[in-house]
Parts: sequence; structure tokens; C-alpha cells
Amino acid sequence: MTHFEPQTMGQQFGRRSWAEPWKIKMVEPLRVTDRDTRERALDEAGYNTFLLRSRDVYIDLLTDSGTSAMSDRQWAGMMMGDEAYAGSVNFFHLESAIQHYYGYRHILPTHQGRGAEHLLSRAAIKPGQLVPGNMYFTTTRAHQELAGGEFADVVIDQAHDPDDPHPFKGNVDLDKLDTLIATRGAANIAYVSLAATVNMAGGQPVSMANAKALKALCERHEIKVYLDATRLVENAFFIQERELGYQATRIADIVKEFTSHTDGAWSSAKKDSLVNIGGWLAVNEWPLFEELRNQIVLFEGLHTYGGLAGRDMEAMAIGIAESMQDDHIRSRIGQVRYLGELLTDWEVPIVHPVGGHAIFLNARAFYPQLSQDEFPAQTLAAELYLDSGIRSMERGVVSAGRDPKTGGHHYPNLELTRLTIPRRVYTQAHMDVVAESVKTVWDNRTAATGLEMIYEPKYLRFFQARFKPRHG
Ligand code: PLI
Repeated sequence: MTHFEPQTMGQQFGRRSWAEPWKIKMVEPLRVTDRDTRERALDEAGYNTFLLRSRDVYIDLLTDSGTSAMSDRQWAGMMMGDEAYAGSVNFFHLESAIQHYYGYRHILPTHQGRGAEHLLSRAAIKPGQLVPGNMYFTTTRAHQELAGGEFADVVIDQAHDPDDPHPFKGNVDLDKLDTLIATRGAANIAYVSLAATVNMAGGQPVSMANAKALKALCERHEIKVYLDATRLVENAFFIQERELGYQATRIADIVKEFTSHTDGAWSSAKKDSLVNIGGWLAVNEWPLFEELRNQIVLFEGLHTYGGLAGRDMEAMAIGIAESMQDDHIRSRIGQVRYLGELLTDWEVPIVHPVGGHAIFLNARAFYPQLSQDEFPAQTLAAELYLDSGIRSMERGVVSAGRDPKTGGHHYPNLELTRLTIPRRVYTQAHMDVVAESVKTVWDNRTAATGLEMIYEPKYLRFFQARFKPRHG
């Protein structure tokens, strides 16, 4: 059991555990399948967990995106949807929630995170410009490249090492950025794309000091900083825990201080904000907002609904407020850590420190016999599904895709399989079952022979690529 410093309990009773700050009101049955069924399902899915039918999955750790359980208050809010085409009351609730908690001036709802990425990239990148960022994210980089931008990785080197214990592995390397500005010129930089936390590094946080120093550096060169705030609340938890001076600061205040070091943000509300669909884009600067507000009507919908129903915006407004509660975020990350500690005790190789939303298995360490062209992380996701019906996601060479200039694979140092924990959905007993299945796959690791890609789509190939076993 993971322990946090008890806030309200006396020490005289010895051991005191944390627990979820909610109880369960409605349940959804799970289906357990046998191995034959799973073998057939995986074969039909081309050994890609994205192509499985969810009815063939037992514990679904594909993603924490849109998979949260909503609260009774959020469901009540859904019933208060104002489905007017224009000027829905729910839009104004959402706008106030984002202004209040994130502190930005001008807000647009979008159907999800990538809708916001699309709009920002079109409006703020000129073809040929660089977009430095603290490690790539799949959809973010894809939209930057589609807009003619070139992504440049400026995350600290420690982020690429699964074992490095740095407490803020998501930090921007300010020297790398400075060099980029000096060699390419500030005018050739569209903006800095800052993610908090960094998904592909293992859900690793950015420190407040780093965000502040980044803003100061960028201001000197008149470069804007736009934030991917998708998991900023999780990032704030790590600041509260690890950064000197923040232990007594509320999560909501840390979030607001962090965003004050940026010029705007986008978010997939399907993560931190506890909804099944939705996103937003927010900036402080008027001319940019005017351009975005004009573009949104082409791609998402009117600026007061952005592709969402009124009820979705209401659920998002309530979810934003719930996500900022200190006890919520402590139990959310506590559950991720519980799984991480079980695996660490059994010496299963995972990314350390454990991040905010997932456990990332180090597939290179599972399968040293496989080269990256044999897709170790995809293989590990397949083996885990075959063992128990648990669904995970590849976050290695398949996700990294191809370099648009050379056409060759990107070969990331991190070859990971992600066990992503939906919010408020599974119990600690489910985490035990997951850990035991991972341990079985770890014990059988020498038998794995890898996969061959037999179909590769042009964009974001990890979603729809198909594979077959190399020997089998
Ligand atoms: O899936 P969207 O379009 O709502 O959001 C895209 C997106 C943007 N930024 C970050 C950091 C993400 O993690 C993200 C989506 N992530 C998914 C789907 C995931 O499984 O991690």
C-alpha cells in the first residue's frame, strides 16, 4: 500500500493508508475471455491493441483519454445541457471555469485536444519555422508538421533515459533552446510547445522554476510559449510534492501560477478534466484569438460550441473543478504508484520515477533479443493481452513514426509499453491482477520473437498499423 504523509490523521495509530475520495454508485460488468478467444481476437486485430474490440478486453489500460468515470455531479450537469446552436449557457460555464482555474483570457471549446492543436498550428506556424518542444507528442507533432513546421526536441537528456531519477524529467533544456535560437534565429521559431506532464517520457513533470526560466528566456527573444495543459493538474501534484516551497500550496494555485508563465494553452479535457469527450484552446493575445475564432468555424463548429454538445461543455466545466481537488489528484496518482511499486518490488523494468498517468514498461529491457525493427514494445503489448486480456499501448518506434524529410523511421531511445490508468474506474484489486500478468510476461520474456509490420498508414501509424508474428 502506498503511503502519503497523512494530512489529517495522528501518527499514534501507526500505519494509515490513503483511499479514494469517492464511493461507487454504478458498475459495469467486465468480460473475462479464454486464451483461444484472445489469440483469435489479436490475430484479427493485426497484433495492434488499437484494433481490438473492447468486448474482447478484460482490463482496459490502452489510455486514460476519455475513459474516466464521471461523478454524479457531472451526470447531473449533463441533464442541464442547453443545446442551442449559439450562445449556450454551458459555454459560458466552461469559459468561466477555464478563466478561473487556468487564468487565460480568451477561450474556444474544441471537440478534443487535436482539434485545438490543429487550429493553433495553422494560426501560429509559418511554413519552414521550427517548433521546439519538451519531447514530441504524436498528434501535437503531426499537426505542427502538417502546418509546415519542424519539431525540435529540447527536453533535458535525462528524459530519454528510463532509469534516470531526475524529479522533473519533463524540463526544457534551456541551453539547447538558447543554442537553437542563436543558430536558427528567433524569427524562425514559431513558438515553444511546452507539455506538462510529458506523456512520451513517462508522464514526467516540468518544474515551476523551469517554466518560469523558459518564459524569461523566450520573452527576451519575443517568442511565445504555448502549453499543452492536458495533464497540468498531474504536473502540479509533482510540484507540490517535490519542488521547494510548494508543499503547502493548493493544487489549484500551483496550476494558476504555472499557466502565468505561458501565453496560451490547449487541452484534451479527456484526461485531467474527467470527461469522455472535449478539449479547449485558450490564448491571452487578441489578434491571435481573432484568427483562431475565425478558423474554428471552418473546422470544429461555432466558437461557442466547437464541436461539442452543450451537455459535454457542462460536464467539462464541472470536471475541471473536480480535477483541482487535492484529495482527488493524490488518490489518482497514488493508484498509479501502487501498481508501479508492485512491479518495482518484483524487479520488472519500468520507467522511473513513476509518472502521473501510467506505468511505462521498458520493452528494451524485456526483450534485449529484439531490435527496434522487430517492435519490442508492440510485442510486449501483444503478449500482455494474450496472457490476461489486459490492453496496453505501444509507445516506441511505431508511435514515433517516420521523419517527413528522410522517410526513415524515428528510432526513439525509449521503447515503452504503457499501462495507462483511467481515472476513478479500476480498483486496487485490478492493479494486483495487472501486476501479476505483467510478472508472468516478464518471466516468459526469452521466448518472444517479435513482429513484422504488414500495413502502415500514412499518418499516426500506431492507430491502424497491422503486424504479424515474425516466427509463427
Ligand atoms: O486525444 P485528443 O485529441 O483529445 O488529445 C491529443 C493529446 C494532446 N496532448 C497530449 C499530451 C495527449 O496525451 C493527447 C492525447 N493523448 C492520448 C490519446 C493518449 O492516449 O495519451
